[in-house]
Amino acid sequence: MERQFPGGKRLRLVLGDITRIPADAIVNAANSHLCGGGGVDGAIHRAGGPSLMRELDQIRARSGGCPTGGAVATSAGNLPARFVFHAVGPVYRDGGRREADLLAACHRTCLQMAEERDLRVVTFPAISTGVYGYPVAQAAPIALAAARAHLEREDTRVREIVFVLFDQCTFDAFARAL
Ligand code: AR6
Repeated sequence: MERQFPGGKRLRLVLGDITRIPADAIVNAANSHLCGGGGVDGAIHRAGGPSLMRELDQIRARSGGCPTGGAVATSAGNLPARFVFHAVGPVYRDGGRREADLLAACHRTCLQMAEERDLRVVTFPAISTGVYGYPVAQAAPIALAAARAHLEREDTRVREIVFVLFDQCTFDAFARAL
């Protein structure tokens, strides 16, 4: 499923495994300690290999981690990409703790990092909707609005934003929101 934007830019939804889909940058759903974990984070580190964690160790030593709503870049090891952007989404509690702002912020941060590196294709998982408990029906429109706003910018060099959704239920929620 996809939406077209002026200039041939595209927003796409794909059902699948984000570690298998070529991109310039693959976004990871990480945690603020940058210490790895389960879910998509585990899959990305397994597929990418140990160089990702070595780079994160250096970043952690320098800066102590990454705040919620932010992201840090590493190379992509064995993944079919140039970079991994390790984004930190919010833990969902009751919706009254700026979760929506923070979820939008981590998408915007990654897209800005793509611009700074002059990248064309960025893939995102459904950040925060697994272990972090964000209801996917609420997260999907926030993630898509951030992507859409970026693709509508005239000065963007990003050509394609792909949400790679791991299960049918998540895909359907994004499809409805799109
Ligand atoms: N490709 C695409 N999506 C995937 C994949 C995959 N290979 N594997 C899982 N997902 P989660 P969060 C989906 O829990 O909620 C980690 O431990 C998954 O089905 O991975 O942001 C981190 O270290 C769900 O739809 O991320 C953090 O501590 C989506 O990815 C914490 O979990 C996000 O689920 C982050 O939690």
